[in-house]
Amino acid sequence: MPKVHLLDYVAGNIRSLVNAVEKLGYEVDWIRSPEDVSRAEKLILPGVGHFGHCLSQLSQAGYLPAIQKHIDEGKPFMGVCVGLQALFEGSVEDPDVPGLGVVKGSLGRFDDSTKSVPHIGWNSASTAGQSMYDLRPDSKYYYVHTYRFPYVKGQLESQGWTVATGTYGTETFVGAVAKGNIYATQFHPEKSGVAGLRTLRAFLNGQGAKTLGSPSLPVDPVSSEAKDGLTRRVIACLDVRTNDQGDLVVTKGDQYDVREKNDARDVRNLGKPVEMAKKYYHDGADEVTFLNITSFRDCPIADLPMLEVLRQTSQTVFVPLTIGGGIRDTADTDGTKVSALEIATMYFKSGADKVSIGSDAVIAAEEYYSLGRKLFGNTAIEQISRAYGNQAVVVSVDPKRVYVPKLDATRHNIIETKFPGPRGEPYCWYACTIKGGRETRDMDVVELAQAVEAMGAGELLLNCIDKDGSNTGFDLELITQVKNAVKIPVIASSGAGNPGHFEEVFSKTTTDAALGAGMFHRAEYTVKQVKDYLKDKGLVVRQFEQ
Ligand code: 1PR
Repeated sequence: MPKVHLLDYVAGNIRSLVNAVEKLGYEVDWIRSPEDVSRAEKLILPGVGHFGHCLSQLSQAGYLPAIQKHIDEGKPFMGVCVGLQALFEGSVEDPDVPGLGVVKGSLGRFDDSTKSVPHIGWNSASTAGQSMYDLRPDSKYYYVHTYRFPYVKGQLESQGWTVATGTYGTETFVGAVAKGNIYATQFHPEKSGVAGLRTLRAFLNGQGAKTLGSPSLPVDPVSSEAKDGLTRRVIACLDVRTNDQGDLVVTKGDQYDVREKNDARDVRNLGKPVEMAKKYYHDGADEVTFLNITSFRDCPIADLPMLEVLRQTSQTVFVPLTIGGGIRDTADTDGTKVSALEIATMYFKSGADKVSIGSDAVIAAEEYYSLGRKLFGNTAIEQISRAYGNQAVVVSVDPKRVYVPKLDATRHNIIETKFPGPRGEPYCWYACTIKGGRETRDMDVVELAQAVEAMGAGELLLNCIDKDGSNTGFDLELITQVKNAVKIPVIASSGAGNPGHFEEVFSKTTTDAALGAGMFHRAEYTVKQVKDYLKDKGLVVRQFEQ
């Protein structure tokens, strides 16, 4: 098998990249020291997390001169995500740490005044008709980043770079650059389905570089009215648990009750996790989420089947995978203490791209407020986001409605609702719960969302116990309240029953993504049908490519 060298400078979550490379028929050889770099013919620098962290790690370990030499010798080099950013001179993310300076210019932060940041999801890499590593105009690629190099017409082209761009809100940014032996993508090819594998293949096979012409000015990859290319993200969610027979199954509850309504009260069994994830990938799901819904009972580290589910899924599913359940400081069966960060690391190494934290986030938020909104860096959210980046940490929220008769009936963040309570109460607030809805806490959803955003969560998975499994549509009031309270992206969840519900949540709220479970598991609708429906209604979606 031909080889490609990967530089894993942190214990990173790059399992997906390895899987993608192997899928394309290449063997991964690891770079373990700067001396190893000279052995590499093709070198990939994946980027994990933080610009400053990445560059200082590389610098302290003595990698920077070796990488520079590899590039100067004209050997194939590919940077991914922070691996692209590392090629620039610097980034406002950490102004004191210099980049490689192969590309002139410094990265800035996306403006979050009118849109969610980080920029998470599927967007374009438009080359305005120029050939560039098999990037295609109609394809979408998976991005997740907070910092970007703004595209200014002619600026990089005058340095000899071919540029692909994406547009988020009104900002057009550099999605990929290429020159000679260098190719770098801000998006993750390993998470971009068939389109991503295609461009990665072009790099590995050495075809991409041959197609590059010298960019002649004026080049205009962006038309004057470049439109926001971010698609509406549709996520399939699999609630997983062991049933009474000891099998790991995909289940689905009604308001979190996953047992059949008959006398036997068996755990509802809707299928096998790996097979179902694969099916949803081929149906065009933009992400797949696994929630280990009973991990609060068991020791999560003893829960090896979940790791195996991730390992197997990540070999064939090339879109982002999130895993939730049991991510908290805990003790192993022999009493050894294991931190949430260590558990998250096990999941990342098994192929997860993001971890989702539920109960532990509520407890951490309670502590945050009781300590006067101070952070000490010791919560699971802070530790994991520091090591793997904010985008790798999702907080899963399980709120339920508490109706009140008057605006001043509680200290909590209240909304006036169009759906009054059982006694006609016109107001409600959303109480956070833990342990799969079994325990309700004195914390509202706005308080939780703002606390975890401050701690470094990159995204919220916003469930709703009242709506879960109801097939009656998303709780638009809840989503609107939370969206108004935070800048990070929000995934609307609970209640989806038909494609129209997805269209409704995207058109009536500013949600960043929408998730469905039961309607897909019961085969009432496919993900493809949802996407086709959204497309018919004029919303931008990513179509599955064969
Ligand atoms: O608290 O960090 O161990 O995480 C546990 C995780 O398991 C949390 O994310 C929590 O939401 C989830 N969970 C716990 N118990 C249940 C349950 O159902 N009994 N599932 C549960 C939550 C909600 C959604 C669901 C949507 C869409 N499931 O993920 O998929 O509501 O459903 P629908 O489209 O069919 O309406 P921790």
